[in-house]
Amino acid sequence: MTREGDASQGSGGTVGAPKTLAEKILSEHVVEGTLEAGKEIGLKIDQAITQDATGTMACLQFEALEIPRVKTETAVNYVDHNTLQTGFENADDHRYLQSFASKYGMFFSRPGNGICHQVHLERFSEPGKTLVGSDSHTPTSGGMGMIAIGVGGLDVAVAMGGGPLYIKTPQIVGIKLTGKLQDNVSAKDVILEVLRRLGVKGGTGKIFEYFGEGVASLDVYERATITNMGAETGATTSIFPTDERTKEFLKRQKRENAFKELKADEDAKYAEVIEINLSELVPLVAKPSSPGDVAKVSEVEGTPVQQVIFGSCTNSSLKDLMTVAAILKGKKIPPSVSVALACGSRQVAIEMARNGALADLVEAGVRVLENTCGPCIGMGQAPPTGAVSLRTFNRNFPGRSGTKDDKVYLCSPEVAAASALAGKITDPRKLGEVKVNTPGEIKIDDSMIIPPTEDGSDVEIIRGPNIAPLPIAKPLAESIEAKVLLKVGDNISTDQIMPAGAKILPLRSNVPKISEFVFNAVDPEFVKRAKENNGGFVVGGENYGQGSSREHAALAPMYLGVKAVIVKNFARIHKSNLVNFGILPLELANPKDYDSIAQGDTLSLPEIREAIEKGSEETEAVVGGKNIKLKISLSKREREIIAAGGLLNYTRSKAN
Ligand code: MIC
Ligand code: SF4
Repeated sequence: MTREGDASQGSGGTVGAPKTLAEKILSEHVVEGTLEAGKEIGLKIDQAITQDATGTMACLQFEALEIPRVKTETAVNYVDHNTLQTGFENADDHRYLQSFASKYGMFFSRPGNGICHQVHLERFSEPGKTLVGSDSHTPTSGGMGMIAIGVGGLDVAVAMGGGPLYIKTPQIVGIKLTGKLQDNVSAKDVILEVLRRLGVKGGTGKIFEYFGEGVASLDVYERATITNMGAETGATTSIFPTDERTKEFLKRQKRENAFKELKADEDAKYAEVIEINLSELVPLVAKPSSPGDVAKVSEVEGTPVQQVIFGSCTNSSLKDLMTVAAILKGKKIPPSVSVALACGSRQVAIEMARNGALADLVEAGVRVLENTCGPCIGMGQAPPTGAVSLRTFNRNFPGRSGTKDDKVYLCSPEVAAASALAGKITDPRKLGEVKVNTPGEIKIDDSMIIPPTEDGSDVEIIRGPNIAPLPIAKPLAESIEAKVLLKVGDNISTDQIMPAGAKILPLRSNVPKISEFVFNAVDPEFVKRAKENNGGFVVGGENYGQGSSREHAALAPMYLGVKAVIVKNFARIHKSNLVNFGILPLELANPKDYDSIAQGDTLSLPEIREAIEKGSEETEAVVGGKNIKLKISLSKREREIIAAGGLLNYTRSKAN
């Protein structure tokens, strides 16, 4: 079997050539372009998902496209992020989303039914299909052999309208799994190992395809943990083959008909192969405040913890939480630690309640939360000042928990459970064998998923006062001269650009209001400066815009007049969101020029429109009396979108 590096990889379109699994699914869905790494392709999308925090925008955008009905095979509108309801805003949004789903042909997963990725994996994911979602962890369904990609809400709206999803063809990197995990080392440690080796931008422009004999030792839940958190490497997506374990999973979900056996051809070539011997893995943690800052548990063992939380779309499956229950059963949480848990879905919660595991957890002293994202997005459970919080989540960007200067560690359910009991970071291998009894048969109850109406023409959309009209960008000017409003460093996350949390998330449907919080924790004066100067530029370092898919991190700066973002390089989803909202994403041709730009400088981009329209790959900026070169890495289509002032303007002008 030939597996090793072939730099010329991209033969997905060549008839008869052996293919990787990703190439097989991509080539069945390509409707524009050819599969050549780095080149833009248009993909037919089979399934689409939105969630409430990004969904109101996606739905408003769908309405603006004036398409009468959703055209994907399946589309699901989930409510899972914005469920605290401290005022009327979230509840109004939910009502809008429910009426939208009914009118336009989406399933509606009601608040309390679970986290979108977990529910989608259980109830909708299908091997071999394509899925887009307005959430960066959409690749969770890659654990079921799907090409599942996280994008901005506007891209989902277009896909729901039957349009292709445009992406740069990723390189397909193989991750070969050998061996078998030791007791109390789990799937989270596999993806933390990937992050330890590759860091938070090591996956940019890549699809990670898992293969090898180690795959069979992982069930679908475990595979989904790995593909979910692959998002933290910046990868376009991650995928596992399907097999008996997938069939078993689908059978338990009473969806056996969806099963298809899928794997790479024997001689398929990967651009690169990374080998991970599961038997050699040890428990790992990501230290504050980056998912890429990975260390062995042994290096931080003994660190006192004040908070432990189980849940999030990475680790809230029945298997994960039954494992936690088995570890905590009959024990008590010490008074120095606050422990909370959120099940990933109502299905998980029902099973745990029926088999007594939930009672074991409550008896141990666990605070049970509703089946939502909750603390993962700063919706409650902010840790105390200076405290260490250990979470089974996938992100720990600064301040995301809701506490400034927080110290959040990310780890497996096993590490979190052992540490909760000990009050300090603890290696779970010390627990010895943990017997987990996941129920053989599970009850399927989809009563909190409302199917779309056959004909939605009579359904009235209900809008509350929180839903403000969509701001639309202006077409690109001939030239731009403006102030550098802010200069930031490397790895700025969208959580830093457009914070979330219980206070700000309810404003997601109201761009004028939410824009008051842009860069709030980075520089509280930013908004004032942007307004005083009538907009301007943002300058940044590497991997700018990593993390979430929230298009508000582009939409709100656009509303404040940000014209271009000039950085060393971008994270994929954020760059697309900037294009979609008419903000120029420019990269420094020479990264050293980063030092020649200072906050407050006046920067000009003479003849920028011509450069964009002509297809120039470089343009010059004049700043501080110096000329610097900027790369324009945009496809023809993206240039047209920027020139038109964003995707909505572009789509409308095409339709006309
Ligand atoms: C996240 O985990 O950061 C979120 C909240 O799920 C985001 C979406 C959002 O900001 O609404 C994501 O992952 O895309
Ligand atoms: Fe929700 Fe957290 Fe998953 Fe985002 S990462 S979808 S906030 S659980």
